Amino acid sequence: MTTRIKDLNTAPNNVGKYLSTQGISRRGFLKFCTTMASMMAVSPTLLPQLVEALENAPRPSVIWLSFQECTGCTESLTRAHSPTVEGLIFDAISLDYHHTLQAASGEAAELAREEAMKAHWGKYLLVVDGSIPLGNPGFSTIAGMSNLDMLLEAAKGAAAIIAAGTCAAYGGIPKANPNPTGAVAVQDLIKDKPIINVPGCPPIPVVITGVLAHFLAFGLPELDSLGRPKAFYGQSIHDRCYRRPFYERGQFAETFDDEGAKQGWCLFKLGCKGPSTYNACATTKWNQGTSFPIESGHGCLGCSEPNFWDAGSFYKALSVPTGDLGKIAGYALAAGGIAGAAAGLLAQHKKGQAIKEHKIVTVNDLEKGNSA
Ligand code: FSX
Repeated sequence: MTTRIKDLNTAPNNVGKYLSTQGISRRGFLKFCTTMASMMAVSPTLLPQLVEALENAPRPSVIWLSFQECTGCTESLTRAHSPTVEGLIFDAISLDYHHTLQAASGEAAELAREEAMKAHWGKYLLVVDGSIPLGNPGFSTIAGMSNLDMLLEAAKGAAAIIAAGTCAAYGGIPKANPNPTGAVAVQDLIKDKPIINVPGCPPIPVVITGVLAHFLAFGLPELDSLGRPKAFYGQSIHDRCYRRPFYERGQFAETFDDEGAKQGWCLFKLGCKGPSTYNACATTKWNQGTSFPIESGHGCLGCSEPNFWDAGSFYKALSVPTGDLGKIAGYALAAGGIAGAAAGLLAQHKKGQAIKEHKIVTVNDLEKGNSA
């Protein structure tokens, strides 16, 4: 990943041509498109359309602003090794301003931002990570300009905004009680531009680039009620978790080192927030598909949800069931495999309904469903 400030006016202004000047073969490009299509849940029949659209898409100017954050979002992106889909898509855009990654500093950096905004007014993509403090403009400034002023100014000329990370999407950790800086999210301030929330603390790199690829090829992605692209946030971690069969059978680890934990049983009782967290960790995983927290033996913390942090209870089960968690296993064992499978289907159905409405489903709900 490199900054593109110096070649702003000389590089081919088309994704396909630009990638070929970067040594990306046609074969590599097609592989990249196939990966993107499966990640975006695009039908295989639309693959040629995706290839053509991406190949001919103009390289968009991207201005990236970082406000109150820990730089984890940028770290997440730059942890990728080459060649990756992340690297490819970042080669495909013209990253004209990113004050953590660019070589320029001080006045030269701000000049680059102003020039890019002027040259691409109305067309550039604005990526924001971090929350915006409203308590006092001096809490966070860049080149003497408050985060609020910089966001309002940059948003005016943007075609769309990507709020990358939970801080930008919902306020995140800076907004956690007692919220000393008066932190707010991008969507609390900007009402007249399309905003795509890509939450996660940090967000999955390949999801950020998947959203960019979708924007390049097809325009704005379909969003859920929390402003997240459905292609990546349409299902809960729990829905796609490889430990899910243990949940259905009522096999739960009780401690991080008991026999259940060693057998890879469900981490629900240890506080896993997979059932109430919508993200793609269980499918895309992290570090080029190596693993994700649950696969490493730790429950999901729910970092891509609006109430992350204040919701807390990282090591407590999602709800305190009125019944006994063991009953779930009881139903399956007592009634035999067929009834157990039927109960599982009913539970799946209830979850399916809840996914559509983005409601939390607890073990308690599933027990009710099973006994209905
Ligand atoms: Fe927030 Fe990102 Fe968490 Fe950190 O930029 S989403 S604290 S990973 O860095 O904004």
